[in-house]
Amino acid sequence: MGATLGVGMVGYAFMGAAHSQAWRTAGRFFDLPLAPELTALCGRDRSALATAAHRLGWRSVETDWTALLGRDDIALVDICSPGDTHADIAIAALDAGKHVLCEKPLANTVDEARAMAAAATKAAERGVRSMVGFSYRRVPAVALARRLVARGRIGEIRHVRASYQQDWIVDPEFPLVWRLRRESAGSGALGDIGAHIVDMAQYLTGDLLTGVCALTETFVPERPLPGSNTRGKVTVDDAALFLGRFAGGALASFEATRFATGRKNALRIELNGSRGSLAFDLESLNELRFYDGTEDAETAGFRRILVTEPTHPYAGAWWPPGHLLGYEHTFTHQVADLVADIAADRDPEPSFADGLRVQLVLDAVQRSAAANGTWHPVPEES
Ligand code: SOE
Repeated sequence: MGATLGVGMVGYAFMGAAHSQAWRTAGRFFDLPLAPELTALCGRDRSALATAAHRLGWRSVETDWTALLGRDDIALVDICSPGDTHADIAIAALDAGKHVLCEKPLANTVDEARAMAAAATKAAERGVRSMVGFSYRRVPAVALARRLVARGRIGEIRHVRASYQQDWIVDPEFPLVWRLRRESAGSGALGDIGAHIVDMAQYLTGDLLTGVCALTETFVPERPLPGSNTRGKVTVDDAALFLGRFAGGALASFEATRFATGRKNALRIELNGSRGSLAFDLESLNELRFYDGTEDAETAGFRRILVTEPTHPYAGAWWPPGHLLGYEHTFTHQVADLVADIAADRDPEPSFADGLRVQLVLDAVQRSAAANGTWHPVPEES
């Protein structure tokens, strides 16, 4: 038996379940240098926690995250709790010498994200690693798109067109859950799903947004409080639309909304370059569309690449070509990469600094929207 990596996870709802599945599976499909152990699950409600730990495969429970950090059998803390908890837990965990995987968005504010990035840099000097969970970077088709851009296959990038559309709160009677409150979630569609497309755009282009102009809207300003007859105020955006400019000169458009009726989890991104284009749609996540502008015009056209070949990113660890992967696999890839980086003493990506770069964009979007869509620069961060 090789060395193990004791994992302690905070939170056990949707993301907790997705991460648990990844911790359980990664070592069965990827040749990991350290064997992850689902050592302890942490949450506040002891009885719900015990049920979740049993269902998700965790060996023990803790109701206080500080107790989790004090345990010698835990080497990595995985933060899947709401955004308002990220900074405190992550910084304390890094200070305690624990590696950290933190769900996106990294934090609720730029100040928190900055403090987290600084703690991560300090911890890395001691070999303590951190990663922010922009899991869609690990869709094989998205990783292949990055590879093609880096190889210059679409040339100089001129346009990025990104949208992320959901519809789970179209009903005005949908309750005021934590994702709809600024104090727990930071922002609404912007931070939850807009963060994904901002990160993906910066990752795929290898470039950074320098400024934005934005509109946000809250279509349903009050909602029923969970389990009550009274209503409370929605304090986040329901939708955010913005334009942006990249340092390298590309122009970008972004749309993040929870009001696209009929669109369940539709993330789409297209890049147009001087030599070609790439297009990805999360609802067909095994596919990447590629237009090679250097081909003879007579036969050139968008081609559909089925990203399941052993030579494609991650795909070789799974099934034979054509046997498709899904949403959950992105989390497994994330864990596999993180464990490999920890063992190799390398800084994982996306780093907390990458998370901060996204946070700076989200903040500029909010400032621009508050100023009626005026142009707001995204400050550079060293
Ligand atoms: C929101 O509905 C959400 O669950 C996001 O928080 C996730 O990051 C995204 O993967 C799916 O949608």
